[in-house]
Amino acid sequence: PARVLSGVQPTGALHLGNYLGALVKFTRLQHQMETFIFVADLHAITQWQDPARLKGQVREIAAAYLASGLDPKVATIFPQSAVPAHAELAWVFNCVARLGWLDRMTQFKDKAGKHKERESVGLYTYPVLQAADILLYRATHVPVGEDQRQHLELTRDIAAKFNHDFGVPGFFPLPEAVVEGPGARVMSLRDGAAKMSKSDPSEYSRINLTDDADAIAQKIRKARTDPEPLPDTLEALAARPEAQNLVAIYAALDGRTSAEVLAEYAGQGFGVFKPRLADLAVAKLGPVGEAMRRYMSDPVEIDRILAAGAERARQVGAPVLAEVKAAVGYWAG
Ligand code: AQP
Repeated sequence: PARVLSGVQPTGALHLGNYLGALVKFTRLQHQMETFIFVADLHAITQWQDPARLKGQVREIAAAYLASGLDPKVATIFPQSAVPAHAELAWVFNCVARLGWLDRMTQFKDKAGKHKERESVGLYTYPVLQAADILLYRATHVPVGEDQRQHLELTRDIAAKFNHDFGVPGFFPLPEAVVEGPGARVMSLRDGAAKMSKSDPSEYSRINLTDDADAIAQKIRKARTDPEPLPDTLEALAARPEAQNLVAIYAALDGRTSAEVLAEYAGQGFGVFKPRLADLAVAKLGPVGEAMRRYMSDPVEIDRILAAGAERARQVGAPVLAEVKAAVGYWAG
């Protein structure tokens, strides 16, 4: 059966890229397939996280899920660390994945920069844990942003090699990335060549889900653009990355395509377009931020939802892990 799995790391405030690339898709897919959405705290500690803050950050991501429309009665929402089977399966997959495969992962190269010998081993094997997250539930669909496409390919390679090595054809499905629409790759508001990211030092590079109306409007007003009016073709737009990004954001927020937005605004300058985009962004994101604050004010309720989700996730994952252990030949007592 079709099953959705995805997650977000509790490593700081969520931004518009996380929202459009991931959260809105979770909310849509929950009504189409059985859906598991976790808070990736195991992934988070691949880079240093203050232990005194981590739990709060987990609750904040859960609040963002709920605020963007995930329904705990429909989707299973849980913290990754509450389901030890993720880590157990990741170990098996560490022994299935090849070093050469991981050496090709561009996200590690980007995050490690020049000093990869100083990074944690966990950051290097991060995509292997991600494969375990997905395959523990035999998920078939993984809604993510464009930046995660390569990791999804690795998950498919791991699934195929496990099935082959342990002689069980079809044991794991080969999951598909759900990467689609104009929100799949939201770029920085300061640089059309860099993706919008939590770790960008400039606050003006991103819109956070918790930004108020003034902050949203100001960031859009200050977004880098060129002086030309908007063109009337997607080809002409593609040559202007900052303009392309703002049009894509408008389209994603409004549930339209970039072509449809251009059809409305071709020939208009940013003096017209930016205020309209700001109004739209405030109208769409304002209620999400408000709902997030409301959920955050009741951590007991968030914990109740996470605990119930973890219970269900453990139940669904347990038989799969047991089958893996049997296939590998572990001692079973
Ligand atoms: N700019 C983006 N556009 C579209 N989707 C994006 N995602 C991230 N950035 C964009 C998607 O958000 C989901 C959760 O991401 P994550 O929490 O696992 O961490 P990340 O990808 O490391 O997020 P950041 O903001 O980019 O953090 P840093 O700065 O650490 O690199 C994923 O589905 C991702 O594709």
